[in-house]
Amino acid sequence: MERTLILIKPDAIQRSLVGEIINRFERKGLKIVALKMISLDEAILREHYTHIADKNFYPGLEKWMMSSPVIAMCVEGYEVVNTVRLLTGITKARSAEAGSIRGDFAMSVSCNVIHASDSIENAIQEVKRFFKPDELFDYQKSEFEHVYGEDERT
Ligand code: IDP
Ligand code: MG
Repeated sequence: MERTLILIKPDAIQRSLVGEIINRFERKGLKIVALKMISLDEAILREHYTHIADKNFYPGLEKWMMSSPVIAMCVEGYEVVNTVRLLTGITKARSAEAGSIRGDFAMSVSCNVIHASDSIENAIQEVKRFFKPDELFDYQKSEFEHVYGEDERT
């Protein structure tokens, strides 16, 4: 079973899309194992966005990501890293597939509503970066046996 990190970004907070976005993940059948509102600082953003920290747009992105709190959540499911990327849509939101979160709710490359981990390895690191072990909940969810077939459940 995989876990992945989602951040609901400042544009979604300002545009009152939080419930709508969480709803998408819930309806898909993903299990929420952690959820909190937090303010990000330069240090965590630089770590989180190392791969783009040298880009000319980075200072603006950093400032914007600190312009309001964000919602951090961790969801669990089989192959959930890939599933959440599919539900998210591509970075440039105005070209993102209709039906995806970015495709349905955003028009920007930077203000693209959510972050989602892009690989299993990054998901493990990112969940650790944003959540302490006691903020991640192990619990039984009764819908499990209706979300997955018997042959998939372990
Ligand atoms: P991703 O969020 O789709 O994985 P990344 O390439 O990892 O995309 O970039 C991280 C975030 O940086 C994007 O979601 C977006 O907010 C911002 N970003 C990426 N490319 C650009 C750009 O060309 N201009 C402005 N912001 C960008
Ligand atoms: Mg990325």
